[in-house]
Amino acid sequence: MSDAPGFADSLRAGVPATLRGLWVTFLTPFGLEVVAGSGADWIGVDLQHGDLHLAQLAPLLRATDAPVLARLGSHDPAALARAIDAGVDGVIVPTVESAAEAERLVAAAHLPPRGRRSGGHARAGLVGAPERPLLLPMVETRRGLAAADEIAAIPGIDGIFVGPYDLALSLGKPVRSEKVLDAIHEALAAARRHGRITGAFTGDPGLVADLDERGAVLDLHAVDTDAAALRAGLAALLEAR
Ligand code: 3PY
Ligand code: MG
Repeated sequence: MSDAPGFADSLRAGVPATLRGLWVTFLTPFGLEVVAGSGADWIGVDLQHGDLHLAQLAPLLRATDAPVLARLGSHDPAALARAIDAGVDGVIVPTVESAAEAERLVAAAHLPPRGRRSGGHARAGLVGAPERPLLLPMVETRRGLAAADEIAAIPGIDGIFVGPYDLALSLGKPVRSEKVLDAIHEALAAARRHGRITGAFTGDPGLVADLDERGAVLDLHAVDTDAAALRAGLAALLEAR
């Protein structure tokens, strides 16, 4: 369980410095215990890509004290509610492309009167996880980019999380092209204009440098995946012996 029940609320109040996270795509609870000392400020459990399923979320939450954000595989309100019931500190929702979609997510994530989420005797309540975890729609398409300002403006939306690689596919340009870098910057700026949290996955250190150069400020920076980190670590180890 997270020992930081205030993570969501403290981020809503303002993020003084970038919080760096790791995207977990295949690790078991034991794997999370192994990476516990890595210094990650938060863990993103990726339920869209990789090997993990919703049923594996609660055991992963039990294995770490770090705040956990679940990246869902879809907009399914039932899956979103199950992730919140498991006790996450936030949900990241892929490919949000309109204010109407964002409003439906707010309804799915919030208890009445703002939303329609059902309350129940879930793990979240038993372990003191936040009743209102962060709700972070992903902007990662041309349509999402066009709607970024409206999405960020919706009450109940806490921020915008950019997916640079899907955005690059949608715009038909390489991820480090001017066009995609401008688009990332624009999506982050939309979040900032509305006082919302900014987030993005990067993976490539070159992309991080490009974004730094443009003065992009990430509150939540998903640095890379567990798979990439393991591969890079093993390659470095083998090279050194
Ligand atoms: C993207 O870059 O599209 C992502 O979803 C990163 O995880
Ligand atoms: Mg994506």
